[in-house]
Formats: sequence, C-alpha cells, structure tokens
Amino acid sequence: PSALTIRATSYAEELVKTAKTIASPGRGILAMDESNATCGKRLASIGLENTEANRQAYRTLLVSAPGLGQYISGAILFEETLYQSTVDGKKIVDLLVEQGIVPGIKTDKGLVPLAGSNNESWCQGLDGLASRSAAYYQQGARFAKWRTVVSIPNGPSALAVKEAAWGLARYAAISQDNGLVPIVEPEILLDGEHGIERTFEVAQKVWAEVFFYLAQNNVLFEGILLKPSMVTPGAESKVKATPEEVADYTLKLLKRRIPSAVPGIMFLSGGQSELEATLNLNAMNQAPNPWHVSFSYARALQNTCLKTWGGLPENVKAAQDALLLRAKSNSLAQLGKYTGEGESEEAKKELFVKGYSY
Ligand code: 5MM
Repeated sequence: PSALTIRATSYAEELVKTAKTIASPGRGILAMDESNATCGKRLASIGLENTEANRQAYRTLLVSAPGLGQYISGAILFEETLYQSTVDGKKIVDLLVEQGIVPGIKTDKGLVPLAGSNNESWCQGLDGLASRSAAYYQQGARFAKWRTVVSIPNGPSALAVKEAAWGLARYAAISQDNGLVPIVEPEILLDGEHGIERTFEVAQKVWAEVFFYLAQNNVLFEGILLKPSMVTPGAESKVKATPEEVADYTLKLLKRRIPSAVPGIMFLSGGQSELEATLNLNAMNQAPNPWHVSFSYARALQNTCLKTWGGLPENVKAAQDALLLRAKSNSLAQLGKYTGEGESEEAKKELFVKGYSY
C-alpha cells in the first residue's frame, strides 16, 4: 500500500498533487477572500460603497490581470466570489483556471470572543463544514483556508492556543475528506510591544500544539499548506528587526516545528508594508529550505493596486500593473532573487492597524 493510505481519504493522491501545484517554484497565493465586512473597509478606504457590484468590479480587476498565473498559483476566494461572474459574465472560477491559478475558498466563519479566556478569540465554522466543503469542491475549489488568531498581549492563554490548534486540526481533516487541501493558519497577531524573542517563544508553543492535533486527527501532512506569521517583534516594539533577523528567527522556528513532509509554507503579511513583506520573504530564500517558502498575502499584494484603482474604470490597467509588480516582486523573493528595484513610495507604507479585527 502507498504511504499515503495513512489518511483514509479517497482524495489522498489529488490532495498531494494540488498542494504541490500551489507550492511551485516562483509562485505563491493571492489572498482575496476578504469577508463582506472586511471588503467593505477596503472599499471605504477609496471612497466606494460596499455593494455587490463594487466587490465584483474589484475582484474582476484582480483575477483578470494579464499573466497573473506566472506568479500566482492559487487564489483564496470568499464564498460570494466562488459563485460570482466577472463584470463581463464569465465565471470567476473559470477565469482563474484559464490563468493557471487554483481556486481556493475561505471556509471559516470568522472570529468570536472565547468565553473563559483573557479577551481572546476563537474561530467558528465546524458545524456543517463537511457539506459546505463538498459543495465548494463541486463549484471548483481545490483548497481551503481557515484563519484563527492568537494574541500575544492578551496571553496567549493555554486555553486559546489549544482551541486554535484543535479547531485547525478538525478543519484540516474535514477538508481533506472532501478533496480540499487545507491551509492551516494560526495567525499570531503583530499587536504588542514585545520583542522578537517573545514572538519566537509563543510561535513555538502554537506550532507544537497545531502539529500535535493535526497528527491526532490523522491529517495527511503531504496534503496541507501552512500560513504562518513571520517571527517579528511586536508592531509597537521600539526595536525593529532587519529582514535577516526575521528570516533567522522564522527559519529556526520552522526547522524546529514543521516536518519536511509539509510541501509549502505560505506566509501571511499581517500588516507589514508591501516592501517589508517582500524583503523578509527574499531573506528567507537565500539558501535552500526543506519546504517551498512563499507568500499568501492579502494586504501586501493588494494595497497599491486598490489605491491606484480608486474605483475608476480608467485606472483598471494601472491597478492591474501594480498588482502584477507586487506579484512579480514576491515571485522573485520566493526564488531569493529580489533586488528591490523600481519600488514606489506607496509600497513602503506600513499597513499595520492597532487592534485590527477582520
Ligand atoms: C483577505 O483577508 C482574509 C480574510 O479576512 P476576513 O474574513 O476576516 O475578512 C485574511 O484571512 C487574510 O487572508 C490573512 O490575514 C492574510 O492577509 P494579510 O493581509 O495578513 O496578508
């Protein structure tokens, strides 16, 4: 029997193939799965109303950027987008597949207060997840995303870490049973004044528990992707870290905690500026890694693009160029070949918002 039969899912071979396709050299993930509430905040920042038509116009702009698939291997969608068409009436999923981009779906139902904790959160969405995942697969999704958060200033309490890890593991097993490669995302929020050592300590705890419960739930490690936070000082720390320091700590964490069976590590940007996120990724790829170390950015891919668009049809091309520039820069960073040339002032702006909640 194949080694993959450890996971009793009929999708095992396909999961491994999907994960490998997403973790292919020079490519990463475009996270464009903002829930309607978050998308509303993004649209408000350029003076647009949060209507379905505006969300459709923006998502059409993103997925139809010419040649995007050269740098982007997967796009995470919110449920509305998975079932939506472009403004010209083409199914968004079909357009992604034509671009060589695997469609993905956010399956978590968002964060709510965790009773009994120190003002921490937990992530909802396990009820009905199997049938939702099966329906998303039918609709063309081949991978899923579940984002839960851990706060350093609020603890993290042992309870919050355990809940986050257990929820991710149950989600991962259910996703794999339904043909979706689960992206496992315990985001350690940037908030706080702590130094990089403290983030490192918390990240070690979190990932130890996540892998303990993934194993307990018989999750096939070859058929998952991770979406970790980079190990950095808290956003309000007086001490800043260089890309080399971030890379050292982050790689040390991965080496200690992440089995090499996992094909791809797709970092989130978490409020770093577009440039910082690219430089940090590039620093991590200066030497070969056991995994594909890449990106799954939302803000750090979309910020300049959104601002450039400003909701005006005549700016669509310039906005797509801005997206392609970020995608290409991060593609080069995935290969360790980014030089920082041709970057705008907008790309250097920090995107962190204190106490930010999606
Ligand atoms: C795109 O935003 C994602 C979904 O957020 P909400 O449903 O909570 O609105 C979010 O999970 C995102 O994919 C990750 O946080 C990574 O985004 P950043 O901006 O940190 O790279």
